[in-house]
Amino acid sequence: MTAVEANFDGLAGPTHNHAGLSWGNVASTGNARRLSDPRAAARQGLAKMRLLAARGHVQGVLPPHERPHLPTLRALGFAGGDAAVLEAAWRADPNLVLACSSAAAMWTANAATVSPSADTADGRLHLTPANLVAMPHRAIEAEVTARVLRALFPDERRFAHHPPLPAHAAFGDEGAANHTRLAAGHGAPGVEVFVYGRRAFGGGPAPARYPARQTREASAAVARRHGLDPARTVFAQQAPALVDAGAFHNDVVAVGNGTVLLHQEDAFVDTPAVLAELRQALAATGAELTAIAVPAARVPVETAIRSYLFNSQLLDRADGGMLLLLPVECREEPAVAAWVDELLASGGPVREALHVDLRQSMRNGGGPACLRLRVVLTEAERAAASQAAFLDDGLATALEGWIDRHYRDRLAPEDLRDPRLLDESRTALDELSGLLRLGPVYDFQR
Ligand code: SUG
Repeated sequence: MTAVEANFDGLAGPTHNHAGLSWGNVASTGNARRLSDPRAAARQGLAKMRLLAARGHVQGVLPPHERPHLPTLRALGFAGGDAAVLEAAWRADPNLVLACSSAAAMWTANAATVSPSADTADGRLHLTPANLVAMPHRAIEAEVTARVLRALFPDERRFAHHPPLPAHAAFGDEGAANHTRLAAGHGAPGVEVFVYGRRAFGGGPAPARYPARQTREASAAVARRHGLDPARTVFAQQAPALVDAGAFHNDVVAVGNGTVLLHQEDAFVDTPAVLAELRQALAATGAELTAIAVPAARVPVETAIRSYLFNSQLLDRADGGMLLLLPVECREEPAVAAWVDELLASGGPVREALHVDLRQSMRNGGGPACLRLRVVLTEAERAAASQAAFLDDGLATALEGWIDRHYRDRLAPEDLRDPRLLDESRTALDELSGLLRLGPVYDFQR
């Protein structure tokens, strides 16, 4: 079966800001209270999408969510008109407004876990929106994400939509950021790798300083619902020391594509055993694993996390090689730059490196790979998906105009109490849902 990988990137929303909400994400806390530029954030993300679409990659767009999220503030006991709710919440505790105002839905690697139809028992593509319960500002994303995914992939005969896992820390699920698929080709049966941070039940190693957002129980539940073949499913625990160094998702220390896994040398608990299991599972599909380890002696863990080397996108090139799409910060770290040069010169599968400026997102700990949700689609599935969210020149130009018309170029966290920002944001999203033909996915539209 031939299939393509579509990357659905999240657009930064009009409230993109640096509130420092994510404990354990060192960029988030390190940039807390800094001024943000929502317009630049959205433009930078869109430029990445445009670049990949122009190179022939299938690129889709996922919309920002409604923020500040008034239904959550109302659920917390604030009543009255929208402006009164915002003001009362801010006076009670600004943190409540900040938690309801993050544009974090842009990091769509956390939107859902997606299993392509080549891997599932019923031959459908399966999607589970992530519950994101570890962080209050992200736990409010799942419902709208589910609506958007249903709008994009409407045909239940081809697409199986699961609800998010039960909303409890024992089932904390962060989506595709902790999930990698390796396969001989996008359409071939693959091995799905689920990486978790801790076990909810039964003890075992766990990070001491920062939260492990994903549990093994959550990973196992997603694999079970998706009808994956146990022989082609690998569960691995992320090394607790790396979580404690600031790698809050697996995609901060590893990235895979095809049969290649690029990883920090000690990315997992017992990395050699994980690689052996992966190699064996892949061999059963007739494919051979190429694991590329980056030693800490070459790129220290803190440098990898600061530069987001592993949060790059690894993509197929038409010539059979691969492209590594990195954040510009990787060029600014000499150890990373030198290692990437060596990788390209090694004659291995990675033949090209490109750097993109995503500084606005990076200041919240969101690199190239955080911004995209990979959806492997057969030709028939691609045809059955809603076409309006696939990016071409026309849509990219329309989105640029939309961003320039609606987004501010300067936002301080205090601005989030401004009811005019809420109005601006709703006006923008209403227009966008028309542009992307999503239907009424937002609460304010229902
Ligand atoms: O969940 N940052 C996001 C970044 C998500 C990155 N995703 C992947 N690694 N796939 C998070 O920590 C920061 C928000 C703030 O500080 O205002 C934030 O939510």
